[in-house]
Amino acid sequence: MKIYYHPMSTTSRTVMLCAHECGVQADWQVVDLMTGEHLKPPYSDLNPNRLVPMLEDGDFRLTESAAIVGYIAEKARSPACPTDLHGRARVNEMLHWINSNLYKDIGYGLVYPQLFPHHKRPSEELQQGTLAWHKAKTQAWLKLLDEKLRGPQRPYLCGASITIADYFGMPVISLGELIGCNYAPYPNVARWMDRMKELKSWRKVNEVFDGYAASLKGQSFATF
Ligand SMILES: N[C@@H](CCC(=O)N[C@@H](CS)C(=O)NCC(=O)O)C(=O)O
Repeated sequence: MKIYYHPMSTTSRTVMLCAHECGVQADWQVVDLMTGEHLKPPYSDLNPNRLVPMLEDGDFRLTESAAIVGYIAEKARSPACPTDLHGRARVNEMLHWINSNLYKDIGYGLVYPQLFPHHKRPSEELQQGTLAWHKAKTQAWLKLLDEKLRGPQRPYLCGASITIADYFGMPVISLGELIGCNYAPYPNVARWMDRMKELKSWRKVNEVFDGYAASLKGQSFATF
């Protein structure tokens, strides 16, 4: 199995975390987003989305990190991907929730426009309006998540056991660390984050991300 990725990419960190925690060996191929390697052949011929990550297993190719973590965990027969109908449906529900609600707001609406020039809005008014809107939405999602994680029966996003939804969600939520977000008002989320950071592969998977976060310390951002 070959995985095309970039170590700074949120969706790649998801796939890295899942593969390492499921004990899956892969041939890891960096696609250099910084030099635009993903935008031109040969990569763009393999993945016309021109995004990472992408998985290749023989002649089977798969994009979309939420689908990739499912494939990896199912292939490894990992308990992180429940096989019962309702268990799998709950995991799917959470994957979609993170992708279409939380990631949209914290990633594309709050963090990326402040860090990446091609995500910055074309005027200061638009930029500030965007950040204020998505900050409020992010806080509302985190409040909901905090309630979901309340109590000893809910150490993980889908209940008592870790699933691919946790592997998917943690790199997304940790994006806030780049702009100095304070998770203390969401104590159950903060505890879950601490728990996820204890995973054996967390530090290695996030080496580059942590270095980037450290390099941003002291800068001023719209944050919470
Ligand atoms: N929905 C896709 C999103 C993939 C994605 O946005 N990848 C980013 C890195 S996190 C990327 O390749 N960006 C390159 C670009 O925007 O040019 C997934 O979940 O895999």
